[in-house]
Amino acid sequence: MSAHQDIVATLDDAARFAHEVPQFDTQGSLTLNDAYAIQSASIQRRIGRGEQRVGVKMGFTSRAKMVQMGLSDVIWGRLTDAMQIEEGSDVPRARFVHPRVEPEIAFLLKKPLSGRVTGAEALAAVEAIAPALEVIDSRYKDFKFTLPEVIADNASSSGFVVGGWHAPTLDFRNLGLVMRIDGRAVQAGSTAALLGDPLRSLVAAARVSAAAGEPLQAGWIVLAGGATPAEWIHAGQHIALQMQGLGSASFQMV
Ligand code: OOG
Ligand code: MG
Repeated sequence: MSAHQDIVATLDDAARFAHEVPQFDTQGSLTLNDAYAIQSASIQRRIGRGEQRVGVKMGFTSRAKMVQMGLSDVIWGRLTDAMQIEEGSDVPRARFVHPRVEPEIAFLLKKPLSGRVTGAEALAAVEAIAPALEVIDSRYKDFKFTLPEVIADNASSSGFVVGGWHAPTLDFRNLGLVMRIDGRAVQAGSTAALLGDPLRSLVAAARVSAAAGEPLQAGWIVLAGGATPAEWIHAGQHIALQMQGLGSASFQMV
């Protein structure tokens, strides 16, 4: 692992100071285990600076995202409190390298959820669901990367906005959604794009988190993944997600 300390520092600094870095593994010599170890170590640096772990994000859980990025394995990343953007707030463009936004659904857990669980067990651990926008911001030049590289870069996670929480009594398997930039609809889709049922993304999150020795905790947030391709965003734009039955989530880039 120590051989990768320089990569850990490079990626963490790039995220912290919002500058791009070259790809470091175009030959594909990094294993997925190495990549997750780098991710873990870079999050440890954040924790060391006082950030707190608040959950997990899932990636490439929709065909739309797999096709857009040219990768087809489900990945995951770690969320900290510093990544959360207050609903409706102003977000400085300067915080990012080359941000994109995508529509997601978020789960808030009321119980720990660990290992191989059924959909029913996962649902029983959900306190609430909400529409969410994820701001992804790959630290790699031109937003281009291999699978191990994006995993090492914490699955491009950079920011996320969660709208109002709702009890999970509503059937959320196929909720229509529209993402708007400055009022113009730029992406439309459904929560069904997420593995056929977003709950499957939560089931996967429980499995991979436990395997990493960090089981999902009560109070954590799980982002189920982008339901449509992501859109580039720029200073001055207002970004909003409307989700059937669950209201909206939005922010303003300044
Ligand atoms: C990787 C992150 C993928 C999602 O929701 O599928 C992701 C990327 O697209 O840069 O967050
Ligand atoms: Mg995402």
